[in-house]
Amino acid sequence: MSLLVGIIGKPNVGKSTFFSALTENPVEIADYPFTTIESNKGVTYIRAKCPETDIGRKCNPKLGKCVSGVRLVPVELIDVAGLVPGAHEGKGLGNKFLDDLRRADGFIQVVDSTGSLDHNGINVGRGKVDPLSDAEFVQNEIGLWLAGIISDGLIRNLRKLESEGGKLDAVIAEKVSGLGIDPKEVSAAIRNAGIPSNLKEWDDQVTLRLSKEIIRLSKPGIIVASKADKIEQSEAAKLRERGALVVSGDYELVLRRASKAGLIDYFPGNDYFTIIDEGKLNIAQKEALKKVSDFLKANNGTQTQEAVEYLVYDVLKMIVVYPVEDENHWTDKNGNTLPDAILMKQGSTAIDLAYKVHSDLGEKFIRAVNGRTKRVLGRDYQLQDGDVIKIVAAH
Ligand SMILES: Nc1nc2c(ncn2[C@@H]2O[C@H](COP(=O)(O)OP(=O)(O)OP(=O)(O)O)[C@@H](O)[C@H]2O)c(=O)[nH]1
Ligand SMILES: [Mg+2]
Repeated sequence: MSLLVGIIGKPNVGKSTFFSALTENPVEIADYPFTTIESNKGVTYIRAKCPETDIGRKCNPKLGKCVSGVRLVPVELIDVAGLVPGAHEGKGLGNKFLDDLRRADGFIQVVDSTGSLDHNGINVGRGKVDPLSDAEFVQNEIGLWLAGIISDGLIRNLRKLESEGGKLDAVIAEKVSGLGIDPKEVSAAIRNAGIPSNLKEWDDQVTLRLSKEIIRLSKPGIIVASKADKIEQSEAAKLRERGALVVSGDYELVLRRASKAGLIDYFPGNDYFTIIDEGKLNIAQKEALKKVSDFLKANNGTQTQEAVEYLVYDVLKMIVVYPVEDENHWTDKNGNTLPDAILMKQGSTAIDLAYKVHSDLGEKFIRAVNGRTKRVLGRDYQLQDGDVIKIVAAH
């Protein structure tokens, strides 16, 4: 199972445009709220330094590809309907669609950098709204969604808990187990949120506080201010100061489409592209590409690719490791060089990697071998970014 990132936000901010640019999936995009009703799912690729440059042989990725030593590692994205205040009470499209995000490892909240949309995604005029003002209610609705899951039958569970003297942590961990949340993070959230041990003091506010803390610890997120092609540099700088990443999903979409159509050469994340054949472009296309090119120079690219990479590497703290079956040639049993690039959480160990590759490898783990140093590694060896690892297991 690869990493899953949920794209959330109020309606009309540019979630589907951002999603479509990154996954190259054609989806519905329009300038009114609630264009997306059913969730869109797709795969994007983040950049990693491929060890092929160390072994001096071209790799053969099973998924994604590798261009001049830049390995593209798959990450799943899911784009959902817009959230409005009161969604937990059924406003807008409600919040049932958030169940599609159960397995998400982290969130990207898209906001409208132009500050033109009210909380329901209706255009009320440029600059009328603080672009970051929806961050709080969206996070609240996500918290309320999780609180709804936790509350289901909670009082009954808690009474039972009181009479049997069991552990609160275990009750809550069980409730959120379908969301891929680590029980350790549940325990930490219970401690951080100051949850009362006495059942009489437990109310909806307590559940909400706990839910928000669980989300903060186990499904962290970033804020991406899109439509940056419509704002001034000074406005962008202010948004950055306030912690948002400023991007243009629309320009990234233009570049991906032009690249797919064979009009330009563009590598996602770069701040430049080259036109393949000027003669193939009409005047409007030339003008559009000129505008995009100027934007790329001024903003160091569209920052769309960087946004996902920032979430995965810096916030979710993932590293990339390369399991192989032959530690000398870095191949699998069919002779493919560095076939897999796997995202693992920083601090993961050799045994975690074994289980990730195959539960059988985990259960029958004997040792691991570092492909670079050929050193034997025990189950508790802490993986490093870029490691090439062979797992040895019993037959
Ligand atoms: N100029 C510009 N327009 C954008 C950008 N991103 C989105 N838009 C426009 O904003 C409008 C809404 O975009 P969508 O991607 O459909 O927004 P959404 O958040 O998915 O909307 P809902 O599905 O309705 O919640 C469309 O007209 C897009 O073309 C951008 O980066 N720049
Ligand atoms: Mg949409």
